[in-house]
Amino acid sequence: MADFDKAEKEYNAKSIELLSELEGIRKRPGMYVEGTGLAGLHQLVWEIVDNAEDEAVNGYGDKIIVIMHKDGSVEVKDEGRGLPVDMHPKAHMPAVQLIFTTLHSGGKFNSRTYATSSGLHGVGATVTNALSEWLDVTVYRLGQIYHIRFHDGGALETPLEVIGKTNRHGSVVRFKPDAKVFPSVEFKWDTIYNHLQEEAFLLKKVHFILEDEKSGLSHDFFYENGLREYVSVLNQNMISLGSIIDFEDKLSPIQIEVAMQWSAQYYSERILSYANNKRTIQGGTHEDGFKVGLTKAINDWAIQNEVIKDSQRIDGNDIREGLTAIVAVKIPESKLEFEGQSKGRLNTPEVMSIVSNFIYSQFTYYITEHKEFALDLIHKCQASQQARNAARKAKEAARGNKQKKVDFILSDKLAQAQSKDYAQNELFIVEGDSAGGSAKKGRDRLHQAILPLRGKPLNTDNVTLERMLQNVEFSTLIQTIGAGVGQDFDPNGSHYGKIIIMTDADTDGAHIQILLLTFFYNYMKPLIDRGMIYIACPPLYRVYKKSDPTRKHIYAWSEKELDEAKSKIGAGYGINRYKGLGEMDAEQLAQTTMDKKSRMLLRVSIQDPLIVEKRIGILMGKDASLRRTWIEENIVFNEEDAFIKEVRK
Ligand code: 1YM
Repeated sequence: MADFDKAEKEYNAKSIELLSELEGIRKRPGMYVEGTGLAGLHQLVWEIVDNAEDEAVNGYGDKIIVIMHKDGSVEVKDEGRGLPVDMHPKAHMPAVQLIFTTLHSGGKFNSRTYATSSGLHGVGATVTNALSEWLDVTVYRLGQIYHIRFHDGGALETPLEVIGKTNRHGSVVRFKPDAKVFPSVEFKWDTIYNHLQEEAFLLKKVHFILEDEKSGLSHDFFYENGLREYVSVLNQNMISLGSIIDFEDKLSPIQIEVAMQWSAQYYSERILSYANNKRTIQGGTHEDGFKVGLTKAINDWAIQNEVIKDSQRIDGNDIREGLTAIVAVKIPESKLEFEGQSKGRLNTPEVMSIVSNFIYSQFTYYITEHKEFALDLIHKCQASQQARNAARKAKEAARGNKQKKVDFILSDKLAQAQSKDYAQNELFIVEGDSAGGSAKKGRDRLHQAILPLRGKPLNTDNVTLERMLQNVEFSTLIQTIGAGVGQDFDPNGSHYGKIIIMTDADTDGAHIQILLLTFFYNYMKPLIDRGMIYIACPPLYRVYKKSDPTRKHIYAWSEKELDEAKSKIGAGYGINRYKGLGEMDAEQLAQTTMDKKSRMLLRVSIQDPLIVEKRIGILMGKDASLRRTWIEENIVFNEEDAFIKEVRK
């Protein structure tokens, strides 16, 4: 009897503990997912997919299916062994229940070496459950079909039961996110599509299938060669220098996979790195090791083969110009260390020399075998070195002249803000001189500066730094912002807290926006990272009452607002449709587009750098027709767009 009491007490204590763990997640979702916006919402799916991937990585099943259901739920299926269903002796509940209701349960059951995702294996399923209206698990395992269901943030609804027999094996998890937690519970096809594609590149030879019940769309991602295909997708439409090169070491405790290719035409460097399948946005020891190994291999080879002298060593930056590379490592969980903003940097120290030695020996071997390629590559590096030196001289010259010339250069076009409180100041980059004129008249002189642009800015993606600096528009812009450029750029030095791009709402305006964003992305990226770049949104309509002598009117930014305005004004309304900024006078422009109290701004943010990379490839590649189509189809700056996020001010 006493034993029974004790067991019951333990059981109750355990249940209370569990409940509070689930409640803890619901109380502070931000500690477990990236907020309750779209990123956090989709993370619920990634957590379940991660578990399915783990199973595939270990050799169980080669197909992962994600279904977006009409009722707003998402289902993830795999063909692995099936989630464990045996009774856990201490917790008094089936393993599957424990996995979905406790944090850190994963480690208690399994002993795998490489945790996918962020090394928090076992947390994911519980977080998804805690933030769901309901969650349903079906397990096909050892001849039986099992089912368990939770509701309202992880409370048990139907205990685990056998519901049939089967000769299949695998797991099915279906859940509906809780609208009480997430303001929007609508999953986005594009977001899931891009994520699954990325996973499919990293986990080759596994099918990732996405189906949308609503639209009937479906897609099967399957990459036989993984990272090679990743590079080939990123480099599509590019003229390349040499083929895709890949190396892998899957036998050592720290596994390395690398694929890379140089572009003959594209100047920026794109290295995407991963640790245990998690993207490391801020790089880390694996990325540093890759760079060091590559630089040393090329220099040593070039010196040994008397292509350059020891005194002419090529700088790593020049070697990486135009390089697209994926560096993926797998590290035993005990050694996995992340640091930095949102843990985006791999910090495991020993990875640095392991990766650099590996790349050094592999790349040396490759260029020894491909001598012609090696010579082409070195010539390209030398050209880049020369351009960089010339650019540095141009910059130094510009810096030397700054004191004398600054007033002259700026006064020509720029209407400066009076305040020296830089954080409060706003720079409007305005399309066209006439709109620029209105903006100058209508602005708040204390805090708003106007820089009119004439014509289309230069596409900075296929020119060198030196050539960019010769461009008058951009050199003026760099001087105006006053915080340097490229590697020397320091966002703390910016003379403006907000930089606002103001163009007409047409295709030309969209193209100008893209060219300016490309410039900021390539040369002043910290401004984007800090959310300092905005796009102004002039209204599309003005609705007024024809008979009203006071000319009362309402501005509308969308068709919906137009309808609302019409019904508010009532019978006898008139409509102006604005096709460009130039159609507004100074007062209208100020009121609708510049005044902090009534304007609408879009804040530019990079939510998924991979998407940006792919888009920039399309936007700035050699095929102009692709670019035009993309702009026409995609420049809808709303919250659904991964490049741009809307904020209403
Ligand atoms: C649709 C989601 O979760 N599949 C899945 C998960 C597990 C297993 C199999 C599994 C793992 C192991 C043994 C093991 C998980 N197991 C755990 C835990 N698909 C999905 N398929 N038997 C089954 O790793 O030893 C967590 S997830 F905790 F048991 F290890």
